[in-house]
Amino acid sequence: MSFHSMWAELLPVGRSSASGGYRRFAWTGADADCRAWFKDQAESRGLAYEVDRNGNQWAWLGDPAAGDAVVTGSHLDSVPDGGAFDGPLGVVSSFAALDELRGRGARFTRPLAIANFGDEEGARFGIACAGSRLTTGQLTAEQAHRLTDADGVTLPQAMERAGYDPSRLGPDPERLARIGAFVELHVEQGRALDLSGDAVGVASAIWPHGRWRFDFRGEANHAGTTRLVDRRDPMLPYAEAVLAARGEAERAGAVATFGKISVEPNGVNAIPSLVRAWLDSRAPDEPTLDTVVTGIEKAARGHAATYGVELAVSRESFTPVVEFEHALRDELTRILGEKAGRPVPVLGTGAGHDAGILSAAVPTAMLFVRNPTGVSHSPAEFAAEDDCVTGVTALADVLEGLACK
Ligand code: HGY
Ligand code: MN
Ligand code: MN
Repeated sequence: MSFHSMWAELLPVGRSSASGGYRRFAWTGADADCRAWFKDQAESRGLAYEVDRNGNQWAWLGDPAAGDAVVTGSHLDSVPDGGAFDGPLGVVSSFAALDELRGRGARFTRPLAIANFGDEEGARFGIACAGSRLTTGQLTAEQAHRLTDADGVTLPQAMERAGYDPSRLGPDPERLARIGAFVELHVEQGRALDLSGDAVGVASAIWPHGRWRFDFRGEANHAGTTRLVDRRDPMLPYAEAVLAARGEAERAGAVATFGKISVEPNGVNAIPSLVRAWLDSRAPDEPTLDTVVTGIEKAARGHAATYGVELAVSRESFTPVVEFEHALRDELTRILGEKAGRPVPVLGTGAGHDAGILSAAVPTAMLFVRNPTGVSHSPAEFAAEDDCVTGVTALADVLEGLACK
């Protein structure tokens, strides 16, 4: 099955007809359809299909027990109203690259696996890369069991409803010990390749980044009869915090985003009792990130005090800076540079990935495919088909260089 036909088959799964964006959240029906698609692709190629204790899907060529496997793949879940490429491009390209290698008559001297890591975006339960974090022990089973979605459904309940046994959740050192290298192909979530005129690039590093929850607790009251001076309106310090986040990020050369908010009771004519807001912040290094978030929290506390509002801040997830393993990064740039007859760009990113999480346990690397607008986490996310096909060939070249002698 060609890249194009796999892509066309997956495209409608979990897509909103209204916005054209995707809602492929962990352990939902759309996720189940994506997982069924993955299983079908694996079995139609005669690959050994399995699901690990954390719900990640694997398709093996060769005996995993031989060890030193080369693994590729990505994720199939999305952010709310996300784009078609973030995640799926890596998974579809992995199957297409294997097809290309088989077409070349490549002889594999190491086991090869294609993986779909579950719940990379954390859109439903709030923790990004949950599947790979559980596998590497960066998220414990106890922590995972406490996660709930906006409707109060716990992660274990959601997994059980989807037919998975949550009692098995936990670190998987045996599986990780069998992996010699993990290479993830991903659509670039930026414009570096568009600006350099390259279809494919190699990742150097991932910025440190995290998620913090700000709970502004005030006093519910009538929007029409409560004098301004008598109000303890949590929306006001929240608004000031959003502006402070922008200022702190600008000063530090970082990014900070309040992208998600929940308001109680959320009535047009009611002063809120609670405004819960989530901050996503990322910076070139950890001291800078710490400065930015500390500055935002300090400003938020000052404004909360001004309006008689209580503020509680909790860090919900954090990923330290990831420097991809230099030897593997350099091997990819050598392989691709030789094929292209010119140096291939090496670029950093502010986006988190399973490759970043797995780098704590195995050598990992990433390939990026050009995104002409740089837009991501949006229905407008796009990559040209010929760039995607160039990415498949680049991934095939890398996998051949690593797994076939
Ligand atoms: O948030 C991220 O950077 C990734 O898309 N999970
Ligand atoms: Mn993403
Ligand atoms: Mn992604």
